[in-house]
Amino acid sequence: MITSDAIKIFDEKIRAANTIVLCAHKNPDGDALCSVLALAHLIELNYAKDVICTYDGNIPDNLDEVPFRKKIRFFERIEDVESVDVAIVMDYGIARNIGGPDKFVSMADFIIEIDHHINDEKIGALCIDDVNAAATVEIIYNLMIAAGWQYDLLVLRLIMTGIITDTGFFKYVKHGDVMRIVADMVDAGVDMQRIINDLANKPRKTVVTEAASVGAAEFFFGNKLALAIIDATQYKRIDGRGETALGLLGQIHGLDYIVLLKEQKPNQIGVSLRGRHCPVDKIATALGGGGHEFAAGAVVNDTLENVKKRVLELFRKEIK
Ligand SMILES: [Mn+2]
Repeated sequence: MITSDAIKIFDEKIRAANTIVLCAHKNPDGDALCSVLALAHLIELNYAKDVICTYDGNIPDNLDEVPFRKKIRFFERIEDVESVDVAIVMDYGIARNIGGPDKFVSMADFIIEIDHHINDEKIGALCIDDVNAAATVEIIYNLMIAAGWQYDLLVLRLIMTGIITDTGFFKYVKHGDVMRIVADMVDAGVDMQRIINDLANKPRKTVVTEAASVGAAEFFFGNKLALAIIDATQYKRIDGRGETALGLLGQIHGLDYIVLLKEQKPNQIGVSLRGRHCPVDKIATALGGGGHEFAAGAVVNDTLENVKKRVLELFRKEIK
């Protein structure tokens, strides 16, 4: 539910602002990237203002074809920003997920957050949050409609891309609301086939590397849990979260849990957890991360070996 008060504050702050910065979580996924680009385009259309879109980490190659992809810039490439009037932080979860763009956020006179993650330590002076939304782009769609903003097919394409990626191609949908939005967007002319085809756009090295990590996966607890590793050398060849590896492992009959450990740097391990019928969010939280019930993750600063031990220990308690 987006209140008229929230829309009023949003409107006043954007109208009065000269420098507006938009960002989401580090290593943006489809929802994070498309939230930033959709809202940026909506602000341009409705307020005739240019905004700064920035990110930290890597953007997966399968998002190359999203509209306005080139508008978002790596935070270190953005210079000459001395003050920020409004920062809009989207799809971020917890503050430390923002990464480099935090320097612009902490400079801002006013922070707006738009998010669907559960978060007790909100950073926004204005929070347009909805933990029931399937994706942050769903909140942006609702905001756009509630505010009566003008929009175009490019905005809808971005919103559809965010919904498709964050719901795992509709697998994680819990509320019909998002499907009604999808239906309206299809009626408005959004080409589903094009969006889904564009998302299948990975470099060969990525698919080959992720398939190799699946080939070397280990199985634990009576084949209930699969654990695959992407080491530092392989990490350079993969794409974002390792969705191909997670997707392949997710097709194995009888598995309850999937763990993917990615050695992003020495002593910095990205942990992706997936559960089939079995929740994994509490384990992600125990590792200092978070996410959704059946798809969660963390970044742990320790060696690959130690993180593997720790993750298996947490699952051992969960499974027993
Ligand atoms: Mn999201």
